[in-house]
Amino acid sequence: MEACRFRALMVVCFFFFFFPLEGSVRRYNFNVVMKQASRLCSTKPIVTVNGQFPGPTLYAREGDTVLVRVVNHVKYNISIHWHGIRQLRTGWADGPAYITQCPIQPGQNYVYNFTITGQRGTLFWHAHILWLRATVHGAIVILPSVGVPYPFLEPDVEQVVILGEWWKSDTEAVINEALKSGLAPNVSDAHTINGHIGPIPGCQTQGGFQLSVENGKSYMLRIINAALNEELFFKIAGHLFTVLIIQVFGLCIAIWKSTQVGG
Ligand SMILES: [Cu+2]
Repeated sequence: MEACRFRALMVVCFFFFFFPLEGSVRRYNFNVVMKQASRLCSTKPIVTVNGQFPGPTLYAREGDTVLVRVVNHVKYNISIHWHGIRQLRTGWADGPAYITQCPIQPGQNYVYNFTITGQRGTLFWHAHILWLRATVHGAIVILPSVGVPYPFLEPDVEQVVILGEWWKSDTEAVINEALKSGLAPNVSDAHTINGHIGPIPGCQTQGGFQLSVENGKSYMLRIINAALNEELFFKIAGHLFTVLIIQVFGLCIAIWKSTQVGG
């Protein structure tokens, strides 16, 4: 009996030594809810995930399986697209409504289940129906597998920077109007950095996004353009910065180790 148990233990050890577990499981709850938000001296209800604008950052390591339970508490149908994630044999988890799935109806929920394979870096998730992605979006940060270093000098601090747009009016009304008239939709009233538009004289706003920095430390910005219809340009006044990696649709298209831009 003892010998048998010992042999079984040997087999288990052998299995885990040669076939280590690929990744862990990351679970997230996305409650899609309305939230009153004030920008540009006015307040309007917006659709959010967990009441946040931008929504929560999804963290995972390469090789991890991600389970996101999306519960729809708003009046709109919803679906979430994991922008740039390669859905290998999980096409139904990709997210575009009416293309890879039926949207999640009000009061219903759906669990997205996918594994991140051969990808790392910064991607983002957003609503993929109507114009809900204007406020329903957030970052996906994919770290290398445990023990695998970055292909560049480890930064002291990491910060997600999401560039977005803000309309004073209801964004669903903006797109509906454009569809009705056949003209281009109205351009946004402001741009946002992590949901902030910056200080406006005479407005009670929460000001701009601020990142306190210390001299001599290195900061890695994970910059995402979550604007609906615009290319955006990013620079830091009075500073140079080094572009490490550019990713488009989850593909790393360039790595520069020494190019400095801005100023
Ligand atoms: Cu997308």
